[in-house]
Amino acid sequence: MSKRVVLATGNIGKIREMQFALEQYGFQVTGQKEYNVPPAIEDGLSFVENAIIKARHAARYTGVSVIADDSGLEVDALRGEPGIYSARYAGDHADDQSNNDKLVQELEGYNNRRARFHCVIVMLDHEFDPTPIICHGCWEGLILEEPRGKNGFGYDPLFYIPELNCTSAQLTLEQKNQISHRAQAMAELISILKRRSQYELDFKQA
Ligand code: ITT
Repeated sequence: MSKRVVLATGNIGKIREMQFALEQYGFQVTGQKEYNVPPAIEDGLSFVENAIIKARHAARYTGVSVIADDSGLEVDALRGEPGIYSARYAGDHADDQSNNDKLVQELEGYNNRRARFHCVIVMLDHEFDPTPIICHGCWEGLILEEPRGKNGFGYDPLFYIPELNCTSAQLTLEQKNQISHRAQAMAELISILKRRSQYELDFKQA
């Protein structure tokens, strides 16, 4: 199994978290920026569709194995919004600050603060790989009325974890990477890759 992999994302926060998870297992990780991959058109209607679109697009431009992540926040009181549109919740030129401001505003007056992060990770060996590995992680929490903490990215400062009595922006990278939606999906991916490489090893030894 090749241990070179390109991360099909332009989001530095995602790169940091995925790199941390993969490098422990000896993967050589590169961002798609180094291959000048232009942005993909994410026109799917689900996290899975968008993750496959991003992975296939990056595989076309890089010619190596790729891992893509499509993720977002599902808020119950907002009937699942911002969902797959989490990155652009406050509009086409949105950033983390404007997205967080909009979320606080939209939830004003709601007692139901329940929400969860979803992360779908897709790995493709090459552009035409017909069997993408698809992994899903989900992380439950509550949305605060004000941000807390400086770590992480995106909606982390508003995402409160009752069991830990803090937001995900108050966790270290190491702590977030033990429990987050992305950490869960990455752990599933790594266990599938380990199983595959074990078969390759058995085959070579037979
Ligand atoms: P790429 O498409 O280049 O990967 P993106 O940020 O546009 O980057 P998505 O379309 O998957 O990626 O949108 C994910 C958004 O969901 C992200 O921008 C955050 O706003 C939010 N999000 C996902 N995971 C998060 C996390 O761990 N912490 C906080 N916010 C997160």
